[in-house]
Amino acid sequence: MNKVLVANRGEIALRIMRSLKEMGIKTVAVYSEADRIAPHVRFADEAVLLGPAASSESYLVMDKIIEASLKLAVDGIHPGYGFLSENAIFAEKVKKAGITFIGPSSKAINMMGNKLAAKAAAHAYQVPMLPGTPNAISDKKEAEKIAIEIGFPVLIKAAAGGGGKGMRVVQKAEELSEQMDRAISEAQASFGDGSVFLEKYVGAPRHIEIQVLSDTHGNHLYLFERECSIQRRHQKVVEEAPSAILTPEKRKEMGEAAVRIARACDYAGAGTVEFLMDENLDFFFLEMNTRLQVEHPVTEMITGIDLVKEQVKIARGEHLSFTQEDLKIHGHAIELRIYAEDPSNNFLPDIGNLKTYRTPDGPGIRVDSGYEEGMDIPVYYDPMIAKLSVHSNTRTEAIAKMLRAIDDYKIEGVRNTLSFGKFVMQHEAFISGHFDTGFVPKYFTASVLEKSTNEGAEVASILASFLHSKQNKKHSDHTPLSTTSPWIKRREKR
Ligand code: MV4
Repeated sequence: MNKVLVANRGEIALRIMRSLKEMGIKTVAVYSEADRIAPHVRFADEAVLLGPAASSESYLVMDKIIEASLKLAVDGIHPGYGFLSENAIFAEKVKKAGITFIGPSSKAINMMGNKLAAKAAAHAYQVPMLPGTPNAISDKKEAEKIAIEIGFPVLIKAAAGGGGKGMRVVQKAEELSEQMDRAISEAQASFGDGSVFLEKYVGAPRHIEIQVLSDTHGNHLYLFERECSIQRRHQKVVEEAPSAILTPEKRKEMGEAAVRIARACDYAGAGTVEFLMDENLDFFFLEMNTRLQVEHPVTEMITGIDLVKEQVKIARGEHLSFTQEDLKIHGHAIELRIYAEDPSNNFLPDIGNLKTYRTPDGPGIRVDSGYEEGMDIPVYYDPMIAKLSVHSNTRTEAIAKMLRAIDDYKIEGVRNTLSFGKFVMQHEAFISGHFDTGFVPKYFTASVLEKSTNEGAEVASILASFLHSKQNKKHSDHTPLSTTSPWIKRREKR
């Protein structure tokens, strides 16, 4: 593979091209009229203008991207995340054009793109999942019968859905019919597929996902978990690896379940298997994402593996060069997504000029950013400005490093979520490890933000008291503070 086109923009395009360059591979950027001066365009060896700013006229136009690839004699296309990354038709078109798609087969993308097909595969491979309907359901009487069997509350999900779109919680039988009508029309409108199914609803779960790597020779490995429970409206904000609550046994169990999912769809490449975890630490398969994820840096930090380089090697047909036994967790990593959104005003997206933009530095700090000082944040794309990731020996040290890095990050001109990240890092529930997907609605209001923003001294004091109490209790560093947490009760010493 001599030349690769990166069909993406921003921080991820840049991050992918950096690894390609280190592998001695020439890079081709694509860009829209809004991204003429973007760093990913300057970094690439060659760059192709796709069209106007709107994604539908640029980053999503398959034929333009393939045409550019053929013209520039590209060997491979890396789709990044978002845009065309999980589009089976694109993967197929790339292959038909005689170009290597750096990602899984269109067959695997298709299977995992349908939640029911994914669940059927998981079921066949003995992966735990929540009780529910194995097929799409439209008959109300039948649905009610099954819902009663499962027990309320139940959740209606769209088969073609993902990321929380088209989900509806049903508390009692009387509400089922109306909610089904709504879910079906919502699914039809959003995905062009009105198939829905029922699942037992888990209240306040954790979201824990497993990174997998699979080569084209039937070898599958897991690169441990990422804890992604700190979300707001299905948008992840803080991710960490490892999770504060997994035992080595549970980690192995989840990792092996994830590998079975990869095997079930004959996966090749980097993928992520998502699980819900309840308060008993029981886990259930949710879905598989067939792309490189935004939060992949935390896995890279704790494993020392460059996931993009592995994707390229797999696409070249190479065997994985390490085994499961070779993989070890080194320390603790946390990622904070910095969005151009105003946390004091209901996360209203902000645009404008990055008048001041200075990133933090030092050992164990990684910034994946697609912007530079003086650039405009455009309205057309995802509002994420950058990802700030830190790596330290222990979770407590990683939190302290993140707080220092947040303080050293200087952004002026565009409202952003740095202060919100600081709020999370300083919150007792986060520090103790006692949190779930309800963290943001439960604890966050704009008024608590002002407090954490103004009281810089609090950082040191919270951490100091945390460390102090642990020393006195002779806890290991990984043992969270609170003893009242159901998450913590079952936690074993690592
Ligand atoms: C669930 C659930 C509770 N019970 N399924 C949301 C995104 C989609 N991938 C699946 N999601 C959920 N599925 C059952 N049976 C709760 C969620 C959920 C959630 C999941 C992961 C991370 C954050 C979440 C926030 C709200 C709801």
